[in-house]
Amino acid sequence: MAKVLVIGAVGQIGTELTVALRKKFGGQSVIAATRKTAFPEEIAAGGPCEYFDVLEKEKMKEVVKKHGIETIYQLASLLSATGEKNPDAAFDINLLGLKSSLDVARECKVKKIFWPSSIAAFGPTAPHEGTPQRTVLEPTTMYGVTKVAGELLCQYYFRKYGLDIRSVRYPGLISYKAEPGGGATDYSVAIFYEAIKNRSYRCFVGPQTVLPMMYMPDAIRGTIELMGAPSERLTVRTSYNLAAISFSAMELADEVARLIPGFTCSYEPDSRQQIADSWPKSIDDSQARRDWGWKHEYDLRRMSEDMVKNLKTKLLGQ
Ligand code: VAH
Repeated sequence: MAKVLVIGAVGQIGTELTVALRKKFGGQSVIAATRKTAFPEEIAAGGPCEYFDVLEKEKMKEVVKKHGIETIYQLASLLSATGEKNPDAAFDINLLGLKSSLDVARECKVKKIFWPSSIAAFGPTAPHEGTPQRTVLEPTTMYGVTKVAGELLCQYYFRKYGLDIRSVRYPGLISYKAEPGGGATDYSVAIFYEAIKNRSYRCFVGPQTVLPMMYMPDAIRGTIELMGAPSERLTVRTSYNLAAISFSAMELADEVARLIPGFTCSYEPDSRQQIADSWPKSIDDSQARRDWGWKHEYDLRRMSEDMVKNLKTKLLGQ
């Protein structure tokens, strides 16, 4: 059975991706790896777990050989807001960590690698509406710089060494299982938690801030579908634009208020507003839809209803 390694398996994406991959391939076929954070019970009990730092290349190589890994999902990353507080760490983990995993994959003849880019690869000089697959990439965050450089590194390793690396530029991801950590889009998750716990939320971006977003079930399904697509269908080896829904912070607050009567939202923009303002409002993902049949399934209404239902169970036991 093809063995899969998920690096960064305790993060917002990694937690759900590990569970989904274990459902698809069997618990023992998917190895979860993280640097030091304890694994959630569902991950620890669901299959093999390993601890290593993505910068520890020899330790990574040992794990890949020990388990006979054929596919790596390399998700270890510092997100945008955290990256601005510690740009050196963001550079090391996001970019040197990627290179470390690409070199291990090449040396150990790993068949496929997935690596997440982000709409943060775009900056204020890219078109803000319907941002195309190929356009100016001048991000103003270290996170975005590591995503642009990482995309080019992936394309280089594909062209020079034939490594089958696949990537998507995720929008802001919304989920109820693992909370995001340190992203400028975290308000889109926190608003649900605070609405259920306190019926109020102080949003750190302004009401008119519009960003591309996606519900985690769509992101996980799209990721697995990309990895299962025939290689000859893929025309992008930097990273595919991936989109679902774009909405303003106020539109999201109105949707939450529809589901949580009495909910109020105030707006106090902080340093994360500048990061959000540098990103696109909407993304053209027609290349992904053409090449490998991508389509999203959750709109704002369906996502919000599912978030509230599951968070009421998680937070209130309802
Ligand atoms: C962040 N959630 O906010 C991430 C994402 C498009 C944003 O990459 O940094």
